Amino acid sequence: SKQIEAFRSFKLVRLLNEDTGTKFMSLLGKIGSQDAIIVAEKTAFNTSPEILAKFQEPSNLSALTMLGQNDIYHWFLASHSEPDNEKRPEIKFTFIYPATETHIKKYSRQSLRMVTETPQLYRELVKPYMESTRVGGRLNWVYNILAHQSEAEKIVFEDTDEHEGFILLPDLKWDRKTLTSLYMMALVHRKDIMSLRDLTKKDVPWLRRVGHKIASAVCEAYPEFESNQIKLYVHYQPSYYHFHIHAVAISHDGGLGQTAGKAFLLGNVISQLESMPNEESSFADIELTYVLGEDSELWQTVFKNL
Ligand code: M7G
Repeated sequence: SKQIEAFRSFKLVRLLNEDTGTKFMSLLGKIGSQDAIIVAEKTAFNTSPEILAKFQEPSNLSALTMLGQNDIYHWFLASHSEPDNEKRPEIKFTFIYPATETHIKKYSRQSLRMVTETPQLYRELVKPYMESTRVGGRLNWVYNILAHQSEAEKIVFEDTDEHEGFILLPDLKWDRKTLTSLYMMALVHRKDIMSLRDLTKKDVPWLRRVGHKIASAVCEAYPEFESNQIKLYVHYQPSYYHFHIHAVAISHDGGLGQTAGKAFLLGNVISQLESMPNEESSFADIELTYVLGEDSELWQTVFKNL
């Protein structure tokens, strides 16, 4: 038809916008002498049984390039034709093997709930739960990074100090190419902080220094960024109870992990600590409201029956 012909004669002028989270872009072009806009979106995965069946025959999988590997976690870029793999990957796979029941729950569709965790609930039920998850190898990947046994070549910055130090490296969520979706994480060397609940007012100067160092290390490694174009936050609840800070391009729409109820901006965490009455005061003393999935162990064992 005429419309399709017009569409095909679109001459690109420039990219107007793109979004790495929703996988969309808008383009300005000309058709003859007139302006035209194309909005392109990647369509949803075809999850019909025939397509999913391809995953039963590994030989049918497209060409794979390993991006990273750590403990039971592996991440690949994939495309349908080998030569394009480096230049134009079509899919990023995260591969968890062997996966635990916790992984299966984390990645399953589920309803969400708002919960309010009082200091008492934290002390009596949540903290013991957190402690129980730190055994059994769930933090192996973290300790591998801290000991330079995995992903050492990807470290962007390290402060080796035992108490103050941390390692900054790309998060496995990032393809390490698309700058607009830059996604890094900083793992602290100290092992005594399970989550933001363990931060005290005494930690404020340290947290400020860490925040500044992360921002300047990201900007040095990726000069396209200025420090106020990077968002620093911590998760509550995190999936892994070893203190870490996320450093993400503000242009990236990272979904649930970046929304209220999960992401706590580092700057606000610091100022909240600063306004606490004495040096020993901590995030363990205040009420925290956040989002939990109904399949999570915390919802099932603590909050569901309150
Ligand atoms: P979280 O807040 O504990 O969990 O963050 P969640 O955001 O997954 O709920 C842990 C972060 O570590 C996430 O952003 C993960 O993508 C990232 N991550 C997890 N693993 C197992 C690895 C890994 O092996 N290597 C790297 N580089 N990042 C990881």
